[in-house]
Amino acid sequence: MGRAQRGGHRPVPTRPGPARRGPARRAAQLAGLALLVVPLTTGCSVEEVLRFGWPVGVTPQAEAMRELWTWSAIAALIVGAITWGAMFWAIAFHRKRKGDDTVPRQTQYNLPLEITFTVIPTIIVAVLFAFTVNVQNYVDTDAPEPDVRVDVTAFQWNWEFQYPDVQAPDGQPVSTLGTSDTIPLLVLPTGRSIEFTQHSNDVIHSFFVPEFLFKRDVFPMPEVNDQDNVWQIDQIEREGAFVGRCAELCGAYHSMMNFEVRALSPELYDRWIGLRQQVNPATNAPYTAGEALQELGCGQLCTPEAYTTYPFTTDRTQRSASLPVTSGS
Ligand SMILES: [Cu+2]
Repeated sequence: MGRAQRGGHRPVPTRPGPARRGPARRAAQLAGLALLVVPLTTGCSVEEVLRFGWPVGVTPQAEAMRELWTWSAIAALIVGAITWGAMFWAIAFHRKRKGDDTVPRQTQYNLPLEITFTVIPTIIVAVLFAFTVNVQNYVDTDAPEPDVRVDVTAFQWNWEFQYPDVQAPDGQPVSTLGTSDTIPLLVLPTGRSIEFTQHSNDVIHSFFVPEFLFKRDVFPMPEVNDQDNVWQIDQIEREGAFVGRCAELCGAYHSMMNFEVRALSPELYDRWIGLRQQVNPATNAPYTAGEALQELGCGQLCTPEAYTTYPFTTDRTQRSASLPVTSGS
């Protein structure tokens, strides 16, 4: 198209070379400057920029998905830059000029070009597909002997976390049940593989911990619904408290279905799970998740109540937002 315009029947007056390149160079300089200014002015590190908005993951699975995301975004940006470059180059240097009515050379039935423009996107999609399948297979792999197993039960509108391999004093599996007043704490060890088995008592929910960079729908009757309700993580890489949410609109109080993952060192976790198998002398009842944490006394990490989220008010006539319990009352 470009050559046709320049070499058309009527000579088109052209400006000298350096002046013609001016706008393109200025645009490139501006784009480069913007790329520099954004991270510098927002205080973002290179690593933060390369996460393209994703949270910092705490599992090897999360890191694998983050890398896939980063490289996919970089590939998209490269393709984007080439496409935008070609567009702006055509817009800037091959626009219709005053007094020039020449129709540019038409190339819409150029077979080699058509094949090239079909083959290139096919290769891009195939490469993205291959990397995606690779990461997905890794994330979906379940090792035969996980170190810790947790049964996750979702219901309208809270969670119950059971440890099927650990018995409470009443002979039942150790269990943590969330209520309207208590955010359930899912206490887990760092450095050990964990298997989650999910069930719903009613509608479809979704188990989502942003720091795992992973969510899985929680189905009622997963066997009947042909759903894979078991998934694993190789380990949680660092101690901490991570908010968990329901990520599937499941009814009126969906937004209140928060929980908190409390990742403790293996030693602390072993002590915690040991306490949960005992009766708390202060209450004469088995230790709750919060009481056992308090007994460990490891500072903020052993806070008996969730501190990444807080219970929401269930009073639907209230017209103001819920506030954290500590600052509200
Ligand atoms: Cu839900």
